[in-house]
Parts: sequence; structure tokens; C-alpha cells
Amino acid sequence: MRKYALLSILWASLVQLCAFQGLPSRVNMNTWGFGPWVQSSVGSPLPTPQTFRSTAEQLVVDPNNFVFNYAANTQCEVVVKGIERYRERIFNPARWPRKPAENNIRQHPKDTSKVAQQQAVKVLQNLEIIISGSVCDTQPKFGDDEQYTLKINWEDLEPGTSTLSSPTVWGALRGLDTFSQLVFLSPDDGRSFIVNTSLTTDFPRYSWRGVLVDTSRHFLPVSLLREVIDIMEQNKLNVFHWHIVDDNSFPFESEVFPELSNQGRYHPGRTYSPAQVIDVIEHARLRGIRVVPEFDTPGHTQSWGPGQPGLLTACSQAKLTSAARPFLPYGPIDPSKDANYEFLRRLFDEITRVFPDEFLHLGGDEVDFACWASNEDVKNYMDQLNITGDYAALEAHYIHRLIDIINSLEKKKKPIVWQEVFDNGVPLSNDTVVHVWIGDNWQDEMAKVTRANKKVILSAGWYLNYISYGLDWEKYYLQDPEGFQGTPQQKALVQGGELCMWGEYVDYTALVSRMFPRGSVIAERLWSSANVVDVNNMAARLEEHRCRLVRRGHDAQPPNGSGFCPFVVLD
Ligand SMILES: *[C@@H]1O[C@H](CO)[C@@H](O)[C@H](O)[C@H]1NC(C)=O
Ligand SMILES: *[C@@H]1O[C@H](CO)[C@@H](O)[C@H](O)[C@H]1NC(C)=O
Ligand SMILES: *[C@@H]1O[C@H](CO)[C@@H](O)[C@H](O)[C@H]1NC(C)=O
Ligand SMILES: CC(=O)N[C@H]1CO[C@H](CO)[C@@H](O)[C@@H]1O
Repeated sequence: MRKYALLSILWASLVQLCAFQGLPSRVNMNTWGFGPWVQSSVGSPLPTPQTFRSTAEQLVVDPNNFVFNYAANTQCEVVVKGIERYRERIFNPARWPRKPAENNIRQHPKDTSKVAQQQAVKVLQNLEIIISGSVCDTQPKFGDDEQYTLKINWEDLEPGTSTLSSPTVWGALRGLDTFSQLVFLSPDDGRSFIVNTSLTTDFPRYSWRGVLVDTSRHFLPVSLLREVIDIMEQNKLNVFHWHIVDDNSFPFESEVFPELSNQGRYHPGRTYSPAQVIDVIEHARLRGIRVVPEFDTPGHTQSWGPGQPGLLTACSQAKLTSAARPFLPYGPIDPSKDANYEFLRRLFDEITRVFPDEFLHLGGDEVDFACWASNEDVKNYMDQLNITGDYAALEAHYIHRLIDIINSLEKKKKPIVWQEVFDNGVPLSNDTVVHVWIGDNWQDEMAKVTRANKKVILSAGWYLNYISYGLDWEKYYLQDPEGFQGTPQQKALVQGGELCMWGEYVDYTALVSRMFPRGSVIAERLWSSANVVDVNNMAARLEEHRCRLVRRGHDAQPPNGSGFCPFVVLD
């Protein structure tokens, strides 16, 4: 709603602006010492490709005559729909006056190819997309081959043509994204689209390039989740980690246990119906993005309580010693009751059917032991297990039973767990991914986890929900997930990482701007070669990338101080 209203205002104002003021022109900040603090790059990709060569030769791209074509075996849904999206993104008329109104007092040429002919400049006619694999893949999976080669007017091609080749549809999407960044709006006239001759060969450094979104602390509408996924695609991020429920609310509508959301949501309507969940998964699938849901237990489950009586541990006030927190009547899931494991089996049976990805995040972080310690049944259960007084061992026991349950389900999943699960000594299969999040000394934790031969992803240091005045992206950018002491074998267990946007202090009103473009520097860290670390180069590209996102309709905030986005028409 908000966005559509804005767009129509933009349209109206855009026509006016063309008519009376002309286009915003470039500011030369050297002349008088005013203007943007950081000079934007022009037509530079972000994330930086593995190899990129370009020449000073430039071609015009005419939106009305440019064609995306593909061989018969490339006519895959993912590619065809990807082309539609990227055509819109490259040539989107909504935010700049590409097609002025008929009665415009300035005479704008309607067809840039005519200008091109008049001025005898070269025109890029097409992008031919070639998938070398034999099948149209439909479901993104961990470890998919995302490499691609993009040649624009390169020496071995017919002049004025370009090709994008990849073994998979997923690589084709990543290449389309790069193509859309190499074509830029001419800074001189703000109307024609230009591209340099270039050759890009590219592939990601890591397969796991994620974004954690928290829909429990604040409910986020599906339209916003879709937008986050759209922006992820434009940063080559490929894992949507959906931290869907937590203490504060339970917005996931379970068909098997409808009372969980009926009783645990904030408010009627602040839930995700089965159809909406499918919609999010489908939106992500078409963009080569996996949706990994997290149902965090045994802690972080206060909202599960009302809809499933008996699930949570009843705390005894008399015995609660922790004076630091206000008394809560219930604590983590009660691990002493067999009925609770049966409940988990049925709930996770549903969850593993709804979410197709082979991974499932089981949480396991920040369990408060005080309530367990106050409960007699829990105490007796621990006595039986010979772990009297050892609450970490009790948590390990619970997670171990949960993983056994997941392994017994028809739709088996590989677990991801927060680092405490590893620290507590739960036996984990080699397939399990350990998620490192605790900021102090994450390097030692990465070293420990990989020494135990476990796969690992990093989020410590990448909590974008923390904000402060001024520039903060540099520290996110320069943090390398392999920046710890370890052997090459240990480093090879690093699968990538995720930026996190925990939801206590952010909701739909600010999420996009808080996440981007700060998250874009982490996207580059996870995609590009480890030696791409030039902050000044990033600053210039980030300026451009931010404005590219803004022109494409996303409210990305200024990354690096004072400046403006050219060709964004405001009233
Ligand atoms: C593109 O061409 C222009 C004009 O010849 C040149 O100044 C610029 O450096 C080129 N850009 C790249 C990335 O090669
Ligand atoms: C607990 O310890 C007792 C005594 O050593 C032993 O008989 C029993 O089998 C143990 N139980 C478990 C579950 O390990
Ligand atoms: C896990 O990996 C270790 C080291 O590579 C190997 O020795 C062990 O057999 C693996 N375990 C399983 C269950 O595959
Ligand atoms: C004006 C300003 O804040 N510029 C900064 C932009 O980012 C680069 C890289 O971190 C800094 O070096 C600049 O000082």
C-alpha cells in the first residue's frame, strides 16, 4: 500500500519534473568543495566477481529493442521468470523519466537506438543465455553450482552481442544479476543505458550466504518478506533463515496444532497461513534462495505455552534463585515428559513436510536453567539419568532426543544448531551445521567446532540489528569467516555465514533500510574472493549499489555519509 501510493506520487511528480526542471544534473564537488562525500562508481558490480576484465569500449542498450534470448533447453521457468524480473530492474521506468510525456516541453528522443545510429555509436543487441546442464532444475539446494560466464561484446563474439552461460539455472540468475549491474544509466543524459565491453567469470566463495529474519519479536507482513527476498537476490544472497517463532509470539499456523498460533500470536491476522508460508517459499525458490525455518527449542518458547498446556516447565517461585529476572510462571520446554517428545514428533513431522529444504534450524540457544532447577519432576528425571545438577547435560539430552526424532521422520532433515548445542557436548552427525553467534571470541569457537570436524556457519559480528551513529559497515566487511587459527581442512568446513536482523527493535517500518546496504558488504564477503578487501573501492561501489536499490524501489539507507542518488525523482 505504502509503496504503491509512493510510486503513483512519483509518477505524477516525475512528469512534472521533466516538464519544468529538467533532470537532476551531476554535481562536481571538486569545484566548490560541496557535494557528496563519496564519489559513486559507475556500472561496477557488487559483490565483486572472481574475475572481471573490461575495456573502455562502450555500447548503448536500447530498452525497446534489446532482447534476452535462450536456446530451447534453457527455456526453464526459473530463467524465463528471472529475465522478466531483471528486464524490469534494468529498464524500470518508475523512478526516472525514461519515457517523458508527449507534451513535455523538452524534446526527448523516444528511441535511443536512433540516437545511437545518429551518433554512430555501437549498440548491444542481445544477451543470449545458455545452460549447459541438461535439465531445468526447479529446487535450489545447498551446494548448487552457481558459476557463470558473462561475455559482453567480448572479442570472440559477434560484435554487439553478449552471452551468459552457466551449468545451472541458479548460475544463470547470478549472471543476470551481474549483467543488470553492468548496464547503467548514462550519467551525462540520465536517459540512455550504457554498458562497457567486458568478460566476467564468477562463482561464490561460499554456498551458504544467508539472512536471518525474526518474525516473532515483531510480525512482518508477507509483502515485506518477499521484498527482503528480492533484495537478497540482488546481492546474490541465497539462504532465507526464517526465525519464525520465539518467546514473544507464535505466528506460524500449524494445521496439526492450530492452538499454538491461536493462543500464541500477538493478534488475529498477525500469523502466516499455510498458503502464505508456501508463497514465501515459492517466491524464494524462483530466485534461487532456500528457505531454512528455525523452530528454536527448548528455550525461546514462551509463546508455545498457552496453545499446548503441559509443554513448558512450571517454575516454582519458592525455589527460583535468579533474582536478576522477574518471576515467570513457565520456563523452557519440560524435558522430563514423554508426552512432550510426542508433541515435538508430530509438530516437526508437519514442519518438515511444509519446508522443502534439506536443512532445519533447531535452535538450542540461551536456555535458562533456573526454572528447570526449581521443578521437582525435572529434578527426579535428572536423578534417573544420573546427571543430577548438570543442566547443560539435561539440555544435551533433550537436543539429542529431538535430533533422534527428526531422523525418524519421513522427511528427514539435516540439523543446524546454535553453538551452545555443540558446547554442551551433544553428539552431532557430520552433516550437522553449527551456527556460531556469540561475539566474544568467535575465532576460538570456529577453531573448536572445526577441530571436532563439524561444518560451521558464522553470524557473530554480523548482527545488523545493532546500530550506531556514523559508519559501521567497514567492520562487517573486513571480518573474514576463516579468520581463525586452523588447518586448511578446518577452514574447508566453513560453509559461509548469515547476517542477522533480530526483531526486538525493528519492524516493517525500518527493516529494509536497516538491513541494506549494510548487509551488502557481508554479501560480498561471502561471495567474493577473500582478497577483495579494499574499503575505498567498496565505499564507491556501495554508494552506487545503494542508489541502484533505491531506483529499483527499495528503501536502502545512505551507507557512507552525505550524498544523493542521481535520477531518483522526488517531490
Ligand atoms: C568504461 O568505459 C569508459 C569510457 O571509455 C571508461 O572510462 C571506463 O573506465 C570503462 N569502465 C570499465 C569498468 O572498464
Ligand atoms: C545410574 O547409575 C546407577 C548406579 O551407578 C546405575 O545402576 C544406572 O544404570 C545408571 N543409570 C543410567 C541411566 O545411566
Ligand atoms: C565423520 O567424519 C570423520 C572425519 O572425517 C570420520 O572419521 C567419521 O567416520 C565421520 N562419521 C560419519 C558417521 O560419517
Ligand atoms: C566521508 C566518509 O565517511 N567516508 C568514508 C567512507 O568509507 C570509507 C571506507 O570505510 C572511509 O575510509 C571513508 O572515510
